[in-house]
Amino acid sequence: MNDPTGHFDTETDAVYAGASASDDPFRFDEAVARVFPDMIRRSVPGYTTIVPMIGVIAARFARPDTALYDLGCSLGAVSLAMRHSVKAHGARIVAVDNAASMIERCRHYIALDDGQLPVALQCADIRDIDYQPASVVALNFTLQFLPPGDRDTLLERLCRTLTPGGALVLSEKVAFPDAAEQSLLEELHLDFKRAQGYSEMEISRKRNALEEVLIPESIATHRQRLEAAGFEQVTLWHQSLNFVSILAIAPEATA
Ligand code: GEK
Repeated sequence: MNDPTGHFDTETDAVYAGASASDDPFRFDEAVARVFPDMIRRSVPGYTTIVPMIGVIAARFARPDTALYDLGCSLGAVSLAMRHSVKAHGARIVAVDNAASMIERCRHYIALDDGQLPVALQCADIRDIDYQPASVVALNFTLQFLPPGDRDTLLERLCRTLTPGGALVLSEKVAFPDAAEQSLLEELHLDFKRAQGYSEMEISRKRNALEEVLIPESIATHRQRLEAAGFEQVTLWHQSLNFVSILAIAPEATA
């Protein structure tokens, strides 16, 4: 089966299906990288809309001779979406992931792709790299894997990295302060996974594995952090159950 951007041939995710499936915390290892496009499409409602829309958003905000960052790029779905929509002269994509198995496969997909924009791959922690001036930064379901204590510093750095009026797209699984809303949207997410063919055993094993690895926060917390980091316009542009995407715009230069 193909992914929404049509770039990946996808093996079916059965990581938590077999009797021998591990009870260890979730890791982005070779087994996950192999099935990743199928896994994320069947686990994250809205993913197949969000990825091509990041291409659309990037096309509007990309500026000539700047970097476009895809942070926590996995197999490069966002990089490929940006590569096929951005026309800004001299723009270049920098795709970063700290999982070697992801970067290796990402390299393969980028090589197969015929887009014109250069794509540089970095196997590194997004907290440690030196950022070049950028007009677009995508954190598509990546910030949620950082310890909450590290999130403020990263977003402050990213706001400083962005050129005036540059855009950050932040997609996250979120939690709701209202218990009834939280439980309704969480239950509907489980229904979504059932409808995608995951068994009760797979759903509960994956849930346990992600506990303490993926830490969702509320929309209000994300909004406050983005504003405190210096972003000026913070807009929720997509929500599908408990998965959202926010567009945050860096301030224009002052005269
Ligand atoms: C997509 N954006 O397809 N530094 C670098 N990479 C990291 C770090 C870190 N500190 N922590 C996690 N990652 C992609 C999907 S997946 C989301 C992103 C998911 C990487 C991790 O290795 C993985 O590849 C990615 O962030 C998160 O649009 O699996 O739910």
